[in-house]
Amino acid sequence: MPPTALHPEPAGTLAGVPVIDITATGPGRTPLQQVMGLMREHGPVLVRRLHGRDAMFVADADLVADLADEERFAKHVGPALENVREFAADGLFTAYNDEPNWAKAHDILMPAFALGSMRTYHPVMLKVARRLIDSWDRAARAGRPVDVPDDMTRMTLDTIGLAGFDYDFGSFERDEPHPFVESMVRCLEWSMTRLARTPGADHSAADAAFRKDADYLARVVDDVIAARTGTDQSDAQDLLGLMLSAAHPADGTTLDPANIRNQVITFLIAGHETTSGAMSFALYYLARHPAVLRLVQREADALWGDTPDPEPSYDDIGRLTYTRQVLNEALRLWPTAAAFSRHAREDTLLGGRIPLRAGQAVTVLAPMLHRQPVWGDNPELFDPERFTPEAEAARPVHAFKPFGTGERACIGRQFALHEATMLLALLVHRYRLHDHAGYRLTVKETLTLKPDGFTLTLTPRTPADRVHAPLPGAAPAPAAG
Ligand code: FDE
Repeated sequence: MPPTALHPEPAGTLAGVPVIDITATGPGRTPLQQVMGLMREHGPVLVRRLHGRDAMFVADADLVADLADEERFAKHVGPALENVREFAADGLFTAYNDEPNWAKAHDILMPAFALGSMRTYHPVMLKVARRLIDSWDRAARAGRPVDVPDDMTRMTLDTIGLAGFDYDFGSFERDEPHPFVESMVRCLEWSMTRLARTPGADHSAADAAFRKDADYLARVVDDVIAARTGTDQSDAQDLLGLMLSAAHPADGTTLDPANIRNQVITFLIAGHETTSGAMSFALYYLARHPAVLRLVQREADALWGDTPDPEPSYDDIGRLTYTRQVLNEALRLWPTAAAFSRHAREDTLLGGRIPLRAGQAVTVLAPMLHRQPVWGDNPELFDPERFTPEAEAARPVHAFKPFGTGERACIGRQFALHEATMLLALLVHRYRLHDHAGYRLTVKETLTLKPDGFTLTLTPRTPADRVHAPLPGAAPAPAAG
């Protein structure tokens, strides 16, 4: 039975759009999956009503393409992001479109995220990937399972810390996640659960706990910044170096200290929860699809052969095209930043039929967009062939939106994809993955998505494993190894 056992029926329609009142059950702990369920029942555009507040959700591919029109629509900082603003303020992700610090920080930081800059981060990403591999080697020797999302989160936190700010969280030396992660997750959970509050109830304890966590995040970040200020940053190539030294191309001013703090918090949040979720889902699907796993392994084997500790070059990562397809397909089924909102710049008709007032918001639900008929008859099937260049060219451009849209789309996309592609390839090159617990997917929501409690056991691959990998284009290998 779905989490909302009541199966709410439409309370009516607004301009032909079904209105579903969920006040009786509330949104629960998995609000996005609840809307997915409502869309399965009522179609890809609906209004969800909670305590009299309406929110329109859209997954229809034509309507999403219309929302991508930057002339008529812009990013909306909705209630969820308003809550995140309580600890990330005017950082890039949560800034209002017209806040001067958005354009300023965007212009200063864009070069640091251009594809070419990944060359700078590549060695650091590799160094952190090796920390994960060392830890997984130890687990493999001990026959101990690894907690995939936890370890992916260790890896992405250390990577963004080092590549962004030359700060080492040392996550693999800790049994428990770094306290920064625990505080950050609680802040995100607070942001999410605050949306579901019953008006009038007392939430002061939760708010006080949130304040404590938010203050701790700010203190950690101030340490990160303090470690760098006072020294000459003009040669520093990382994000913090840029923020401390780079002047805006137009007016020559730099970012102010409060905004730098907000940007560092933003990058630590945005740069690691989403990416770690994406890698976790990719490993989940690989563990379940041995034929796909073989093809990813083949691609890595073609680059690195039997080398026990390969030294992937920057250019190798661009050659891992099938691995990239696997990541895209995982991001299709479970886009880890699952929703983004747009608002109408002027009164308009969405898709020529749904009237919207100026400023009115619509939320795109990417996991359902990614299951619309443009994806074929069997959208639940994990199939990386959907991301061959030919298949991509044949599909409407706005059918795939794991990184948002327009000028407020994800600035970290290349960063996340470079990091994730390299790590996945290194892992499948090195290990056989065993779904020892017969894992059944449950998706945890903390604003971002991840496979809850997903563990694997590992054994090292041998040269014999590599020889027996199938040829490209060959019929999928049988599941038995
Ligand atoms: C952004 C983003 C987005 C959009 C949102 C809205 O619209 O609201 C999205 C959807 C995303 N993003 C997604 C994602 C996924 C993944 C894996 C990622 N992402 C990753 C990353 C990394 C990093 C560093 C990042 N990321 C960052 C970021 C930022 C800063 C932002 C904001 C931008 C602006 O300007 O607004 C984003 N991202 Fe991401």
